[in-house]
Amino acid sequence: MIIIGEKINTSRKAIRPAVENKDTAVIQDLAIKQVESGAHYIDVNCGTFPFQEPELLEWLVNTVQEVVDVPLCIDTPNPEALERALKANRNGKPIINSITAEKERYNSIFPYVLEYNTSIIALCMDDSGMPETADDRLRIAEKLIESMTKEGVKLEDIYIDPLVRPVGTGSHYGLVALQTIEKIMNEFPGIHTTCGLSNISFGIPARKLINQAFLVMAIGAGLDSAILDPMDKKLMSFIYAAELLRGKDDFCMNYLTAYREGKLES
Ligand code: THG
Repeated sequence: MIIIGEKINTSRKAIRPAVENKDTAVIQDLAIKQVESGAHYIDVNCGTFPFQEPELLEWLVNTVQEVVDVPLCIDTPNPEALERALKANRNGKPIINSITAEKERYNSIFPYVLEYNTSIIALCMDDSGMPETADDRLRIAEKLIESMTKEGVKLEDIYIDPLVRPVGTGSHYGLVALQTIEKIMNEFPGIHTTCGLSNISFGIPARKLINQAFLVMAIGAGLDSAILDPMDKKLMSFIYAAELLRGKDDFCMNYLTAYREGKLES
């Protein structure tokens, strides 16, 4: 499972003032703790500051890479912010988060994937909006995969995001995301799927419980990456258990190693 740490995001109450005041210590502490907890990438998002986003995203990239070596997941639809972040990047091949099949967004973001040789998260939406059914999402994914691979992007650099919408706003949204993951993983061996896990639980109580249950189900459907809170030890424990049960952990090696290292909370 490729873990993308979600915590450096100005939509979070603790992060907004830290970015606004350029509080290096708060950001660096979260970067270090997420990596220590098992994050393979650090997501950086300051989208709640649309007018200062280019400057603040560049600052986030520089601040994070002063203290950790893992690559970044650059979370912005703003091409100017993206370019500043990519220019500042020193931590190896980043993931651009994200592109969609919306014409304008695709055309403004895709050139950076080629120019900077990055990985890319592609959301299953287009100019007609967020599709309701798994089949409609699959069709958009097919279109995105075809146009990007035609330009030379490798399947292993593409992360399809089925779009996880809060179950509180429609009780079918969990199932739709799960079905989309399964269809994509079956149709395109070698591709990745990822999602914003915590989206599933917006607006309902005991969110962690919902996130944990959904992650197990999504791993069952074939999900192999997620943007999540790596500092949730129970959640991380469920990843080891679910991957073992899904047949992705030969001889239980990863599970047993995690157990020995005290990483499992049972
Ligand atoms: N897909 C992709 N990228 C994404 C998302 C996605 N990036 C942003 C988001 N969705 C994933 N990141 C988060 C980060 C935090 C939370 C949810 C998703 C979160 N925050 C709590 C809240 O807002 O209630 C924390 C509250 C707080 O700390 O103040 O749940 O879907 N590709």
